Amino acid sequence: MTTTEWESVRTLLVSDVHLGSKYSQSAEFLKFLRRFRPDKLYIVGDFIDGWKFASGWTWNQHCDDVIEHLLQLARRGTEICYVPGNHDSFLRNKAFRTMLPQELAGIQIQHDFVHEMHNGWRFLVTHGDSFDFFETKAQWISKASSCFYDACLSLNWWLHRWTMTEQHNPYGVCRMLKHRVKRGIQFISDFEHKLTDYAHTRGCQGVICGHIHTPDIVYKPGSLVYCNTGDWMENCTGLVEHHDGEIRLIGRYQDSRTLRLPVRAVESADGETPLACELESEPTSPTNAEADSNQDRLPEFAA
Ligand SMILES: [Mn+2]
Repeated sequence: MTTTEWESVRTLLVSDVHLGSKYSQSAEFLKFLRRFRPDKLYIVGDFIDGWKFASGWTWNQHCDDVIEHLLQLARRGTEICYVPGNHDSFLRNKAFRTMLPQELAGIQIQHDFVHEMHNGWRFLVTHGDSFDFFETKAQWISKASSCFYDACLSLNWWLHRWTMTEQHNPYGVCRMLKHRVKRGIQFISDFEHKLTDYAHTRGCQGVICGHIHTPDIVYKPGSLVYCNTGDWMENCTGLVEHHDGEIRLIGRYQDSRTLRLPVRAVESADGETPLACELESEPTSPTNAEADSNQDRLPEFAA
């Protein structure tokens, strides 16, 4: 691939690739990665699906190519920051990290990072599972729902094989189902608000997370910016910060959404964030239209 095919961007953020799960769309993820040359890359958790180590581990050539591409990016100067999630929580273990191969030594691994955008806005980057009621207080529900989720993805894949073309998301029906389920438990799990509240205590004006496989950019005047990078099982989305500070949520199967935040001057005494910003979406797809018409973009079962 020639350099002209790459787009140089300031930051690229991706999460929930779930390499090792047979439902990971690793080939699509690789295509997405190859589109960009970021100064900084954040892997926001659940990159590797360690829950599949015991059974169902599926590792193909695309997975190898993804790892090789990441190492290549690192060699070319991309700074890589890795936030472990609940499916790759083994990386939270310091002793385990010391056993990693030398090639991975340059990758910074932390529970969270504070990322300062080009325009001065500070975003807390964390996976999000520690703010998920089911993950922290009732992990058995989380694990059970993960099995249900796999069954749903499998059924969806077969449906897709019979009825759809390559342009359609093989896991689109599953995504629709999840949108229904999430409404039922939105009062139980107030993931989004917990995350933004916590980011505020860390002196940030926004949060970027993954975990719930629901890509989104939410900004309401007076509150913090919430960005969810989505996943590479169902939605195939990633978040990009361009060199001019524009933030874009880019999807393989859906329209992109853009957030333009103003340059952040010196913080006011009360710590309030400036109100003037622009959130633009192209509400042509059902997903975006649905997202725009609801304020219930809260998590469904743990992913
Ligand atoms: Mn997760």
